[in-house]
Amino acid sequence: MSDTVLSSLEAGVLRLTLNRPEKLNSFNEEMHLALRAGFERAHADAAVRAVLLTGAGRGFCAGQDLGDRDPRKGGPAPDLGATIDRFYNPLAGLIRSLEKPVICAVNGVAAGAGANLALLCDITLAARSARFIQAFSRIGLVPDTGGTWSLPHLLGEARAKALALTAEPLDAETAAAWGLIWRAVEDAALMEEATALATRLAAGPTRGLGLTKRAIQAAATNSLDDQLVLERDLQREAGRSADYAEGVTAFLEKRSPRFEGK
Ligand code: T3D
Repeated sequence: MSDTVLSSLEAGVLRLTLNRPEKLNSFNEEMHLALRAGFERAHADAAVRAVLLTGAGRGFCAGQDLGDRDPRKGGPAPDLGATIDRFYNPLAGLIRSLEKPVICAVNGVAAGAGANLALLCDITLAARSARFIQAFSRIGLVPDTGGTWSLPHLLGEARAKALALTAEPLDAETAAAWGLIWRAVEDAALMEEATALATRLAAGPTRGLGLTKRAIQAAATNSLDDQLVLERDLQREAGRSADYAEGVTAFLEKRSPRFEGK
């Protein structure tokens, strides 16, 4: 993996740190490929039981590197649909389809696709000093990386439209109060809190957590009847896991469970 994304695995937590701090961790192709490789590893490697995504330096991610889109360099207008097909949409798919918890620690400004990347993760914490900016309208673009889905889904249409049309920064505390993210925490405590959460989830019943993620995501398009059927099917699957047997045994033996992610 290139050094544009730092990667380490500890106690089942794959930590992925966006690492272009001088550009506020905006995406160039190299960082896209490195982040994709990180999430592909999370899918394939059973030793990975949770992912923690964060950014190096004072920003989380400022979206697309606009230096790579400079019209003054000449040439034909870029086909942004093609780059979204090639990079942003597959990244969104990798995060949503990963049946392991993805924790996001937003350490600073999250703008454009960087903001929407954070919103696609399962549990997003942000430093109090962090801001979320739907920067797209400042440069004539449309929110991508799932923003036009996440924003109305999480906030409702009124707030979604206002954020997307005005590109006004939203502070972390308001984002938490509005339900856009899980929690705003003191800057100095962010990584400790996010790491503790990821470590706790990585020690959990991975299969059951993954199926829970699948069920909650499916609710966006399912009717209640569909969802009840899905819950039955997933419960059947969870009930066959070794971690379920361990959870019940531990309860009956009045001890803490030792889940192995199986
Ligand atoms: O193109 C496609 O493939 C389609 C997909 C598009 C997805 C998108 O994400 S479009 C949206 C792109 N992002 C933006 O429009 C955000 C641009 N950045 C900003 O508006 C501001 O930097 C922030 C509001 C995020 C932070 O402001 P501030 O004042 O805290 O920092 P700054 O001074 O603006 O930035 C610090 C440095 O990072 C600076 O470099 P310098 O002057 O010190 O050498 C700045 O140019 C650089 N930087 C920040 N964001 C980007 C960037 N460089 C390239 N691309 C960036 N997106």
